[in-house]
Amino acid sequence: PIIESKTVSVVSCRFRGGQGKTGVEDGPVHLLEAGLIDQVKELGYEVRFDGHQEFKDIEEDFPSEQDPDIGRMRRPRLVSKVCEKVSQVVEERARAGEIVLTLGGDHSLGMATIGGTIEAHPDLCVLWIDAHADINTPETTDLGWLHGMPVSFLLGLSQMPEYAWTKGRLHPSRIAYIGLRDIEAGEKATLKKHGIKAFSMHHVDKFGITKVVEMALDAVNPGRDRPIHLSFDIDALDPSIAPSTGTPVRGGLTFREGRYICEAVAETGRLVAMDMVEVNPSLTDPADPISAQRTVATACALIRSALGENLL
Ligand code: 6HN
Ligand code: MN
Ligand code: MN
Ligand code: MN
Repeated sequence: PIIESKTVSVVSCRFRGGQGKTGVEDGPVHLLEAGLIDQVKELGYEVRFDGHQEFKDIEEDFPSEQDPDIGRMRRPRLVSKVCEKVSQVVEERARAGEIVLTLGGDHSLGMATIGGTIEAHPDLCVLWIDAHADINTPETTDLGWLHGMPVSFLLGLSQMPEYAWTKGRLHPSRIAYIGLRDIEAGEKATLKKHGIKAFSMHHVDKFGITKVVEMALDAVNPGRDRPIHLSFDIDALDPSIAPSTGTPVRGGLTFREGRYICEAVAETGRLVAMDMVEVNPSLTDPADPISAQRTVATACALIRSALGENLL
């Protein structure tokens, strides 16, 4: 592989507390059942996987009745505790020089994974591939689910005692989005205010994916020397390709556009961490009997691309 590290560390997070739908905790199980680990080995990596992350203690400590809403935020303590734990695991593996591949679970995990990676790689930059900006704050959120807010914690825009462990270390100039098409007014204002590079599907149509990825990398990683964290929400892709996800939005990336983004990251040789989140095999399109298989296969293909498959 062209990537420096020879070890991919799989951090499986069967967590759904950052959103309201059952089934996203099964995403990792389905990805592993599809043979993800062998696929990664096939690319020439060592794979470290020592079982799913355990959240049972935390879930028992914070049943819903002991985790009342804070303002609009739902399950705030559960999400914080789980993410704090995942963050420590990711940090430890990133410090060991491994490429950390986190399987979600919902995208609230992004505050954990990037929060952990940036401790090991302080000059980190982030590509956030998503239909959504996930940058709501406890003030701007409508539904209150944490999977719509992780970026605000990473940037230090959201702070509260329950989230004291989040350090807000990511500078707004070090994150770029691709694939956006469902952004709330409050989120748009935040993106503008902090000058965050965001490429919507409009930009993908207008400039083409090659140019968009180049512009995104130029913004966050002009010398292509910074380590890259690729946070991939499967709902960035069009629902025809990745139907099994909790918040699908029409008009998304094609299969090739998704893979191209990952390949371009692989090409830099600077990938240090990747998240594959929001795969929910229980949400199926009745008109598409293989929705879940299609979604899982797509997620595996994206991961392989980011690890250098198809780069000669
Ligand atoms: N995701 N903007 C909406 C919210 O609830 O804040 C949707 C968030 C979706 C989050 O897909 O990771
Ligand atoms: Mn299942
Ligand atoms: Mn997301
Ligand atoms: Mn999303």
